[in-house]
Amino acid sequence: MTITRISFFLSAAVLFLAGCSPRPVKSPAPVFPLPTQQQLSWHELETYAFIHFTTNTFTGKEWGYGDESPSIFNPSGLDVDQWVSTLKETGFKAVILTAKHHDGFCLWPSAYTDHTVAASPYKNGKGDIVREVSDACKKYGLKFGIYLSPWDRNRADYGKPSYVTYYRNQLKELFANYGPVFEMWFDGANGGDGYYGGAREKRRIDGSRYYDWPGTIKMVREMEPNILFFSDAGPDIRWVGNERGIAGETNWNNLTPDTLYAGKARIEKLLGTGSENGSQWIPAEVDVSIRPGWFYHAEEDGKVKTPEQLFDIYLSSVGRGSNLLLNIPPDRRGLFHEKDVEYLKGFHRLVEERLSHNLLEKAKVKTSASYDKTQKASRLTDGDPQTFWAAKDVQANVEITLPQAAEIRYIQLSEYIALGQRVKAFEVEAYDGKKWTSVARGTTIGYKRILKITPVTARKLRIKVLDAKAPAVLTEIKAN
Ligand code: FUL
Repeated sequence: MTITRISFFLSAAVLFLAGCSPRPVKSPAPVFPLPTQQQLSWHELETYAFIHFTTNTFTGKEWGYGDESPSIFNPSGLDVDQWVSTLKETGFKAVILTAKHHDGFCLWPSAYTDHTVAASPYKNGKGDIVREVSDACKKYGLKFGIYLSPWDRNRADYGKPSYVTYYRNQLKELFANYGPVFEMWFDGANGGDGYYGGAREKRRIDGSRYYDWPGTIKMVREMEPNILFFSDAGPDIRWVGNERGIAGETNWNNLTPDTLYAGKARIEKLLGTGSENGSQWIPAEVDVSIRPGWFYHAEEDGKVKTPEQLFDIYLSSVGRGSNLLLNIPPDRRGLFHEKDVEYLKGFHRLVEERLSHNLLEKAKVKTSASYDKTQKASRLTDGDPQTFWAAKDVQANVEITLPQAAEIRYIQLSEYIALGQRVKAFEVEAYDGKKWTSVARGTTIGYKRILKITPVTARKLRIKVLDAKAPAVLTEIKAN
């Protein structure tokens, strides 16, 4: 064969192979608003930990007045490795640490105040707990986040412009030395009274103007472009409106921040549900403590939330498309208490036992009309959250035949949120070999929806999208 003929056959083979390669999947048009790449990665975290630790741990308070002496901060056996390794082992993906709570005491040796761990007996003033936690997160592959209370009851200049400069200097210090930081938690709490350098008085600030949040956010973003800001109303992550661990059963990731200036009860409800036609993607984060308080108090050792209670919280947070930020406060030794560790392990076991074995892995899937020919129904059970099936119509059906009849207790649904949140109403039916029965109805799905149903033995499942902002784009359907 001549060289020319060989090259002719080679190019023909390449063309033939190219023709056989899978057709690229077409994406339907997005439904706005959309999450940013950073918000998409944030959704994938699902569960992470809050750690509240300051002088309150040693005074028994929840809100330190600001006059606490750093000399009382003296954990006898602090072991950050115990915190972070426990979290890693029990499925947590990140940690947010109270670098400074309302009492103003700093867990790192800030150059801008003496009211820090450097003035405490901990490691003879050579300690730096922000560094230790940030390093342990790197060691165990968890993301690291910072809570820095805007309200500071220790500072004499709280309420004056110079305090805002102080607050920003501390942010610069933290972001320059302890990053990368995935989330910055701005607490909206401001109770008014405090020590304030000895003034011991009530101070009122106009929270919407005093801190100049747009300026602060811009400054931090320049240092950490991938950062996500949490506050009551975003801009990147919103508060869920309560500290009980419950997101709305209807939970839109969309919200128009301007609608938030209403009465308190209305705001809290709106934060829980978001709004279908909200202008921005601002998903809810569910913050709740494993104990009644945010800080450790020995008298609450008998009130640690049990594995079952934590599992219920998981269902009403992650199971409703939010992320769970579960607080575990270290005790006076500087350790997660044995009870908390035991219950965290129990909680993790329940999540694994109840939700990890997918009964639909080898199931056959049939759907109503698809958006186009490139859609494959099998993508709904391929275990890959990056693949999706797109429906043609606002009402759509997916019918799944299980490899064999099985008892089902939980159903998990997910939308492909990179193209926007769409589903407004759905129903799930189960077929036992003789008849179809409705086993669950719901409104939104979002990143993930976990439905706990009355146990049913089923051969088939049918997911019916009853209403949607636009034809549904689903990534996964699981049953356990
Ligand atoms: C609240 C604070 O006042 C609590 O002490 C705690 O830090 C909680 C997470 O946020 O607003």
